[in-house]
Amino acid sequence: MQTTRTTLGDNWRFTELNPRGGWSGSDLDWMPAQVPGHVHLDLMRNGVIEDPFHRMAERACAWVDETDWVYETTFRVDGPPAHAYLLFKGLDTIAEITLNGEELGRTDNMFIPHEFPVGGRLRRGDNTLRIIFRSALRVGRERCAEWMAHCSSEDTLPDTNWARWGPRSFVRKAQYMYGWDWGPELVSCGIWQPVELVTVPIARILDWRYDVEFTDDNAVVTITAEVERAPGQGEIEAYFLPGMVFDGNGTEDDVGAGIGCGPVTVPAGEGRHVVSAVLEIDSLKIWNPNSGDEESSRANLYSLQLSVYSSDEPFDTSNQRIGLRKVELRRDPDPDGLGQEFRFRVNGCDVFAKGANWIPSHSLPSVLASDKFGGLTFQEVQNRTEREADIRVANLVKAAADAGINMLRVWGGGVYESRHFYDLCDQHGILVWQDFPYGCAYYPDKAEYAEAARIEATAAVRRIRNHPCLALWCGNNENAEMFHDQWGKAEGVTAPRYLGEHIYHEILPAVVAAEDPKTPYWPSSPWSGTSEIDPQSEDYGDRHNWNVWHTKGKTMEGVPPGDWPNYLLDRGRFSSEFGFSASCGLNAWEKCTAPEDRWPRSPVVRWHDKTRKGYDKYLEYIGLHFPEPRTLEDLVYFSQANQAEALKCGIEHWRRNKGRCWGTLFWQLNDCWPVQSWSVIDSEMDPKAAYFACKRFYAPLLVSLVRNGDTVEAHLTNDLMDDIQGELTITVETFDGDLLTSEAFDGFVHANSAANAGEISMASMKGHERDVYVYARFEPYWEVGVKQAENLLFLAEPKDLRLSDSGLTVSLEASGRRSIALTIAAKRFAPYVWWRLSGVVGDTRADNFFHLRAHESRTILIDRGDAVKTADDARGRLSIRSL
Ligand code: BMA
Repeated sequence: MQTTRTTLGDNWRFTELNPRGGWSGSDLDWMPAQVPGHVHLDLMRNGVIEDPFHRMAERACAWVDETDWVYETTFRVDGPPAHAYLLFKGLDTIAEITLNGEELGRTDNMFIPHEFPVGGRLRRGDNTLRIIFRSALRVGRERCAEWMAHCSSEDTLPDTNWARWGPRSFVRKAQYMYGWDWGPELVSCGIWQPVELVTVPIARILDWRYDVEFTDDNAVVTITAEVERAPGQGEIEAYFLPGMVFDGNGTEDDVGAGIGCGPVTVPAGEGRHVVSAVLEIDSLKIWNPNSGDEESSRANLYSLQLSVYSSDEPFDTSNQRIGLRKVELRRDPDPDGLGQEFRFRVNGCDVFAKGANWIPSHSLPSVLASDKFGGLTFQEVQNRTEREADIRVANLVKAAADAGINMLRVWGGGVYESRHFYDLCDQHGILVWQDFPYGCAYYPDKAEYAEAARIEATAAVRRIRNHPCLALWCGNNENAEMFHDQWGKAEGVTAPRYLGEHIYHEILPAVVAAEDPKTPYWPSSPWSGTSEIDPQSEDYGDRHNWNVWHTKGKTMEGVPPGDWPNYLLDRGRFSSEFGFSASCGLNAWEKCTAPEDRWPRSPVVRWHDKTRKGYDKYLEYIGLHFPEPRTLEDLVYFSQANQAEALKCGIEHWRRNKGRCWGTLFWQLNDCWPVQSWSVIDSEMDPKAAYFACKRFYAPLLVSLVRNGDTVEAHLTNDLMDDIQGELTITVETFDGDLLTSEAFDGFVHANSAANAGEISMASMKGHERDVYVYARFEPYWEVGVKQAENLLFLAEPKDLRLSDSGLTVSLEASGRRSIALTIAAKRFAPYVWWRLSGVVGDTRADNFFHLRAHESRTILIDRGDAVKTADDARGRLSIRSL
């Protein structure tokens, strides 16, 4: 008599609705469909459209978004259950559902599940389920026009401005699918998450939450679950059983014995009941964020089983993991009276957020919902090798953790991510800043729109709140700033009020307070804390720095607007967005171009740049620091090196200002298709130069160099919880390896802070800037978990360095079953060494784009994948270059 959940899987079909202006069921020309899926994917599989990622094929499939589509399946039921539901975990978006020809319901929100009781409606034998999807683009346009025709002038924009007030504002659907400055316009529709037939003969667990209270060494965990009972059953009990504890490395420890609790009696009577129980956990293992040190990952998780029983029979069971931690967002007044702090404190420790922004990693997010890992338990995930290239989300989160990232911001133009994503963040100790999915637009916020926002937020918060990684709920992306700065004013569009404000300032905080009071809420990003102060304030709240790249605001003397050294002017307290665009890697280009497209200014290469910046400007930015890209490979190499320098410049600057600044979330970690964008990992999962730079600039102990007039200063930034003292040496060296100057310092930096630790005069280097670099190295005197830190600074632009042939030599050997050991040695200085093994895709572990000083060598272990067979084979595939 168990609750069952059966996925309606195999025999879906689909077709265009009403292709000739009329429709009778028999006219339909069905094609096979896959569920979960999006209509674009089904059309591609059936040969109706070309891959929209390929060349400029995106253009040719615009008609798909103007069309209505219908999906249908037939499923058998042997004995129709009395108490049953059809659960649609995700429908994208405007759908009409019929079961056996009768209307079952309508849906209008992609982000949340929809469930309909079907008890009396199922037939013995075959049942037909049909879902019609209306064009979200057309319906959005109609709703917008309708709104504008009937609402007061206070509640609308004077004129429809497609970008900020148009179809997407009126449909609760992932906003990036309407096209973004890194993504194609593929509005699409479809059954993007599974459909389940749920039968509940006796009882099921609907929802649950836990609240933790810490005492000295213990934690008291209160678990509250919502249980639904079918009519007419006897006594039922609920159990809550903690089992194993896992640390972030997957090591297990059995703590279950003796601390289970239950049974708790579920009150009698049909319908929903809330039950709760208290667990006491001693010898606590706290969940802590990623410290960047693989050996000491401390993201401890407890497994927890929730069951409903009667006698010995479980009717329903839910396996979860919980983590015990406390997250605060501190906004104490600045001790110097300069505004307010903005810092995350986890388990009583201030954490500098070293992070990135996360976008959905595919333009059609059903691809990710059906990801192979989707249905696996934590244990199964742990036991799998994570080498399968198609496990995109798992690889991305792991790559983020490997790069020292401890926070990801799930950006508001995307989706609430999958359970799989949050499970991975729990496991790897990555804090999640979660935007509600509203971005860069005004939104209707009255009547039915306000109520829909409340329903959506309640469902989303309930789904995500139990993940220990969750650190912040944020109302939207850039909407407050948009209103404050009146974006669009130049085109004559001004907004009478902050449309959407009611949602971000009343509805969403009320939902978070009721459903997830342990997690802080922040109404927008960027936001200052009050509407009196500019959301982009440097003294209050978080801030997006788009002065760099988008050419806004002030510039440093001698630095062109938009260029990355301007980061050094930013005094912000928490940089939640900033970034610099670069080309994707060659594997991505090979996928999305034809051979004749493969040059930097070809129409197809330009099509795969959506930044709307002007392509000349983009190339100009590269040209400020690096030589002009003449080939596609040049474009990849120089734009990526430039992006790596940009992020390094900004992030090292903010980390030097630790204490005032408490976080950097660069824009953006990942891509959703092959494109030139701000990402550091492209759609083929190939890391860009900036990804490897990230491993260096996000190291827990950083030495960084900055020019200040005639001196170069060396700063230490320490994210470890111990004071550190050690030897700091700063040298000036020629490209041949001659030492021109060397100075040693007794460097010291307090735990969890930053300090200026030494400086060296550059006065004698005047006129030699193009022939030398400054190198710093710091070695702690005692064991702190990090052996050393080093860094390097050029005194001239890379393109102007007077380099001679670096005399690189390479050797390749097989190493173990799966790896190739590549050793690269330099006779003279080799900046930005870039190796490539054709056929190897997405190896984020094998270091790349590094500098080799004269007489230095480095050995890199490369996962050879399936393409490369032997070391000899690898030799033929290797290419290598430096500046
Ligand atoms: C901000 C983000 C995104 C955008 C990025 C780059 O506006 O929130 O909307 O992709 O900058 O322009």
